[in-house]
Amino acid sequence: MIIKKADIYATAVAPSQYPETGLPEIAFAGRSNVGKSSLINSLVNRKSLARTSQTPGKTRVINFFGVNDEIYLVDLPGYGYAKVSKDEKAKWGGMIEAYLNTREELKLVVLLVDIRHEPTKDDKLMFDWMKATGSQMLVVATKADKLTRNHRNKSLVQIRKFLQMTNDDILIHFSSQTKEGRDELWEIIENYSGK
Ligand SMILES: Nc1nc2c(ncn2[C@@H]2O[C@H](COP(=O)(O)OP(=O)(O)OP(=O)(O)O)[C@@H](O)[C@H]2O)c(=O)[nH]1
Ligand SMILES: [Mg+2]
Repeated sequence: MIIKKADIYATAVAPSQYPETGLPEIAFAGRSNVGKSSLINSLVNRKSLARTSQTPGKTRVINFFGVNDEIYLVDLPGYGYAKVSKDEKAKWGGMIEAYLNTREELKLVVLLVDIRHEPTKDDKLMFDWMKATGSQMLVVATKADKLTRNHRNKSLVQIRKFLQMTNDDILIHFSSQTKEGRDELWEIIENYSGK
């Protein structure tokens, strides 16, 4: 995808605030701090379109980023961040669920997991839930630059095993620092969005 234009199009905390575009959307889900916002910035070649932070819990709303007036990349709040209150967790959970459950424009969910760690229980829940709902989904292992090639491959095998992925399930690695995986991810996104 040649990025001609990328900007924030809408911000929402409830379905009534979702934009009426009718254009395909790709959503990015994963635990807090896994690198969702950084990955979106890499995809659109911008340093800080989506706000990132070393402190987990940065993205607390649903952000819709428009690319070339063709497609929307949707940054979801992270889950599993221990330091937020129970109420807030429930609120974010509800926000994520409402979006994933109801959004007709949604063509593909990209589930991010950290390549350095075993997926969390929340990751597994999310993966199983999306499988059960029949969502089109792909798993991306983030922060690949933090591991050597050898470790990386071992890690990918572990992630597949832990999430009980089948041969048909796609898992790719990605680094927002080196941009490794970017072209492959765009290719998949374009396929699913019919672009
Ligand atoms: N080395 C390295 N660091 C990364 C990479 N991706 C993200 N980070 C760092 O990880 C931290 C969290 O990144 P974010 O993109 O804000 O994570 P997020 O998933 O959007 O987090 P929430 O908004 O809290 O859900 C930041 O300090 C990033 O610089 C990567 O590919 N490599
Ligand atoms: Mg974020």
